[in-house]
Amino acid sequence: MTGVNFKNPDLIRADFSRAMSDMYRDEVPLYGTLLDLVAEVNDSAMSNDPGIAESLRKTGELERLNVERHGAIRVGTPAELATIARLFAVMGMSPVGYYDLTPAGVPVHSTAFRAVHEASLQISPFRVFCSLLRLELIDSEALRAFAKTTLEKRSIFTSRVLELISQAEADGGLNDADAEEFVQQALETFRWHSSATVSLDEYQQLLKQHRLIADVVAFRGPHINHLTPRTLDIDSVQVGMPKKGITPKAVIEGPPKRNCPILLRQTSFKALNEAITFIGANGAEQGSHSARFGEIEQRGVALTPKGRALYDQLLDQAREELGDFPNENNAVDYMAILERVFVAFPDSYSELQQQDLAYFRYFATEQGVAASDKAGKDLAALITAGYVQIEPLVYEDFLPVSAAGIFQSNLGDDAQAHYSADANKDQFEADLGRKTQNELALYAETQQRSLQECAAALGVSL
Ligand code: OOG
Ligand code: NI
Repeated sequence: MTGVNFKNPDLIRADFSRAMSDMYRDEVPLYGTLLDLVAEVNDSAMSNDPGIAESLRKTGELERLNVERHGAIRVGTPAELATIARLFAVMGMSPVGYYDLTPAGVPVHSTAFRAVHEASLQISPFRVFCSLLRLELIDSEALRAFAKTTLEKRSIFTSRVLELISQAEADGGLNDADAEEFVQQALETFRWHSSATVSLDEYQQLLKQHRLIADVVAFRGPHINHLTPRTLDIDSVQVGMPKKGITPKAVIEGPPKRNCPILLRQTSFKALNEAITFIGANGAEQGSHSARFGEIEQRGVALTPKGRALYDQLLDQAREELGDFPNENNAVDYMAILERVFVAFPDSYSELQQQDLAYFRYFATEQGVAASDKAGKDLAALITAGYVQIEPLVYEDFLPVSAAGIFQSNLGDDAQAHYSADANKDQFEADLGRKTQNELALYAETQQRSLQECAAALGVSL
């Protein structure tokens, strides 16, 4: 069979992302409010600085800006994780990166499912941060056994989506009609359920162990817990949120405000408290659960290993100086420390490029194509001559320290559990049924492809 009649996985992902956003907007009206605010702020950021729009147009990001979002789910068993990986593969999403959250007191490890090629990312940058609960970290043996049997009883996928996944794997793709059905069926896995699979008492015991354990074990499926739009100006969104009746967390995670944004800055608002029906020996019992929250992010340039090492070092330094986790009481101090410490991080694209701190895409200029004195010039000379223009390559991934801050602010203060750092990438990949890709290698490849295209357009070798 040939692939001519198969729907492009990038388009399946685009459809799925849209369907998920519509479902979430129905389920969580505040998400719609947030989308409106982000759209307003993005419009004014672009009209205040036409250079931003121009640069986004050049890299193809302008079109993806409005569809850009990430979500997050938490699964309970290795088998669920492995099937999720197969489900995302149908939409052209691969696991990228490994994140150990145990140092933050969260008993999970995670990866991000996303497209890996720049052409695919441009069509749909939709990504999902996916965490696997680590039951082995529950210290009560009885509770661990209860969680395990409860999870083993559930099936988080519709039988039809399982068939369609197998069909896509066997045939190499899905036709338009099957792809459409796949999107609808896949959506079911991520839907919110207002009834639990356990009793209120069991739920409370799980909750006592860790709010996240209750969130995973007590429900029929891994409801999407947030969907995050991308803004061009997170500081304005943070200021604008209270005016729309949304209370953001005290501190924006990630680097401070800069001229040239790096990596990822994120802020969120607290999880909603939602009514839940629990099963009971004498009929249903009413209670509540909070899991779903809102988040926004601003993405900047991806850093090279050298740039990332500097980022990690400066972030550590700022936190050491603060002497505590950033929180409501020390937020102002923390932001001041962060800004001061990050002065050490060069803040112009040319310095970031020259010092090999960040990844870029390279474009031949018209002047460069027309020039007759290119031969023998190296990249730096071509840039200086105005023959090559650089554009920042956007960071597509997540940050473990930021993710920890997001988890913590949304799990509530009763969730400050302690686990010793316990990264176990090999086990995670065994459970996943495949290897995670190294994000730095992916950025380096994209940069290299752009250099080659640029060299070809100029007729030089780089
Ligand atoms: C995931 C939290 C991490 C991010 O943007 O860093 C995350 C979760 O709460 O399940 O989404
Ligand atoms: Ni998130």
